[in-house]
Amino acid sequence: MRPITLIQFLIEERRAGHINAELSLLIEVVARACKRIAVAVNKGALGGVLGNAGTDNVQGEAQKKLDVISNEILLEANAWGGHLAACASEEMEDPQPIPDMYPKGHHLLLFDPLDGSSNIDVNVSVGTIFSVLRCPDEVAEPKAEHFLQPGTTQLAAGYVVYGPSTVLVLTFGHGSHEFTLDREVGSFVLSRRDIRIPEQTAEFAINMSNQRHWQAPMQRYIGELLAGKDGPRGKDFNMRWVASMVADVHRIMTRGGVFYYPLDAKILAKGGAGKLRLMYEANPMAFIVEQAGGAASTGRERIMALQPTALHQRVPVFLGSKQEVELATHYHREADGAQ
Ligand code: P6P
Repeated sequence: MRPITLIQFLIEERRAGHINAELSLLIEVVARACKRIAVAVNKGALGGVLGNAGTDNVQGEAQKKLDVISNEILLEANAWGGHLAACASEEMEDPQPIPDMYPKGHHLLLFDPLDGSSNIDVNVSVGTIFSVLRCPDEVAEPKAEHFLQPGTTQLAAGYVVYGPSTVLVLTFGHGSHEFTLDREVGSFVLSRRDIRIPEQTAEFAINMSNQRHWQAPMQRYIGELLAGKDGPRGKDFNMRWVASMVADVHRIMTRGGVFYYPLDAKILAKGGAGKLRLMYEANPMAFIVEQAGGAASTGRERIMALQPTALHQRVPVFLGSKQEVELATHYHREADGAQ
């Protein structure tokens, strides 16, 4: 059977009334930009793109050269297309308006251009995460507050993992679907339609080095997983931690599992609310995971129901196989005395 390319899939989605022409164009442009990012990432040491850029991003984190390159690729690709009103990125303090010489569209694009970039220099998978919102009508120059929409209003969300193969996972709210890059042709080809995450799992992902900082419900929950078949869960669990959210989430989208980045005493001591960013990490990943039958919470409430208060705000992230996420969330809500 002839492979279904991303372009054909987008046409199908338009015919089904799931997306409009402008959103279809936007996704094509983002996918094309991610192919260019893949080329830059795959050059590695030969491309002079490894190492630090010598600058810090808005989060105060040292930027990798590829962080800056990836951000520029996404901004440049989306400037002239006519489908965007503005972009927002992990790498930029404020939203980036579309230059006046280009036509504006009705969408807002948010992205982490290269998530997990600390892994680049050690040749471990990294990725791009993006989220698409509708620009409020009559807003000619979108400001940060126009991006502050709950995750449930997302029109699209996706990630691209730059690993042994380059894989795009995408949702418009009608299932989550996987496309693998055919490098010889240069097209993303549908490799899995309507992904389903198993409700149960025996694999968890968390940075165990933070264990002493966790709140009591997390200590209890992870303690039960570590106790294995001798403990209350009655089965052994395996652990993975790539320290690249896109790679960890893609494993969950492929074989199930759960990913946790909980609130902890270290984060609270700095006045923080979490490690991962709501608008361009947690919300898009939550949309993709929920559309595959998984769950995504902060440990206390559904991520996609949160009303954002700041463009770069951070939240705790519990996501993946539904039954595990619900149990971990239950432990936290029970400890809080919530109903
Ligand atoms: P830690 C990468 O910096 C990132 O934002 C996510 O991709 C990843 O899951 C997490 O942080 C890793 O955090 O504390 O283990 O380095």
